Amino acid sequence: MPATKTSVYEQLTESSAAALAVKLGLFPSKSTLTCREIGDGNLNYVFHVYDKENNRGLIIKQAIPYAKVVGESWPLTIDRARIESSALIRQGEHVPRLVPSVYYSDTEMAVTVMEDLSRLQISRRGLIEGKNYPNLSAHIGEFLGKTLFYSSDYALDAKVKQQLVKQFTNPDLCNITERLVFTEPFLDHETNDFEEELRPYAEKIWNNSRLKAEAEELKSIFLTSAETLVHGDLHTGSIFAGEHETKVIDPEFAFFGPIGFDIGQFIANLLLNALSRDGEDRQPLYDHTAAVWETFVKTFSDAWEKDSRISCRHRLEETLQTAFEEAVGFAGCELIRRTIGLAHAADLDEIVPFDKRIERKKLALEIGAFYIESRKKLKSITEVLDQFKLRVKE
Ligand code: SR1
Ligand code: MG
Repeated sequence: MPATKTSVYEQLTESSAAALAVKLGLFPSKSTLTCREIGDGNLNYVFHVYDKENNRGLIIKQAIPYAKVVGESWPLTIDRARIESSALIRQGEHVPRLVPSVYYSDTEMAVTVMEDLSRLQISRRGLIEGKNYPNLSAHIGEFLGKTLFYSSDYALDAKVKQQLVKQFTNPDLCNITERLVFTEPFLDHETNDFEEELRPYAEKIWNNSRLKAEAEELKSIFLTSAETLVHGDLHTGSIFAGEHETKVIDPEFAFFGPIGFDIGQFIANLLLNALSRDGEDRQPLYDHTAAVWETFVKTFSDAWEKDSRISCRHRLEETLQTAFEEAVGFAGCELIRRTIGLAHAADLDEIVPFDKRIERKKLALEIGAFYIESRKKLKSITEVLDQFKLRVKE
């Protein structure tokens, strides 16, 4: 169990982050350390502290009191660091191979000290470079099956679950998702960001009242269905991967939400990468999409068989069906928001030439809208993929 200490908040620098690592006894006091701020995410500072002589490193992540991507005009609670370290520790109880070890956390300093994963690569970047990570979907399917089952009502005593819901109440970060995933991309909102060439296609979304009603319904499921502890931001930028190893990071958006949420976000990000590729190169992404769903179902069902509470034993099929429908809808919202919303996916933004980028972004919008509107009619992951392939021909 990592130590937890409280102190007064102070923004770390490269030198104070290295000093903290020594003070915590994580390196001997005479070590020659290098420390670099390497955070490329939207919200936090991330320091890599490294002892070259002994080839040992660690990561110090610190939340800052505003959203880095926007600036101080968007204040954001540093309590997200407590949520993140608590979620990592809880996930580590069920899937220790698939998350980084936490060495120390300090809620006042909003700091989490954790395992150095620099031997791996952020999977979004690797996928963009054409890597396929053969174990990615099996690992993420297992992560989803175990973490989503073991924090759900189907596994937990009701009182324990209520305590956890309290611990993981995460209003600021849920509000970001509510706005950026479910609300603003469906309106002509100032936070949206897209190429002028996409305006007619964005307008088509804003004028489609049936689609907007369905997106509202998905938003309401996101806000009210406290089914299990979800990661809350499971895109390919939240996953470190290598040939044999996978580690899920960054659960600062964790909260009690619907089972389908993480599944849908992950699948959408696989499909965004597929949209950046051509022809046969898309096949590994299709295989991952099918495999992540199938592995999730198998892992979740095995855990259910072994550990579900007697009162809900008969509800497995119904639970999986709801998770599937909702995952397809959430995937649709993610495809749309990563195309015209505030936070983009590099997979699409880096497509060259420009005309091809616009074509692929139009497809992301069309497929996203289709998934949202048709989620209750699609019966299997194969059908979800067939509908994607129908639209993406070149
Ligand atoms: C202001 S935060 C923008 C996005 O970055 C995070 O990774 C989440 O995906 C969020 O929606
Ligand atoms: Mg993140």
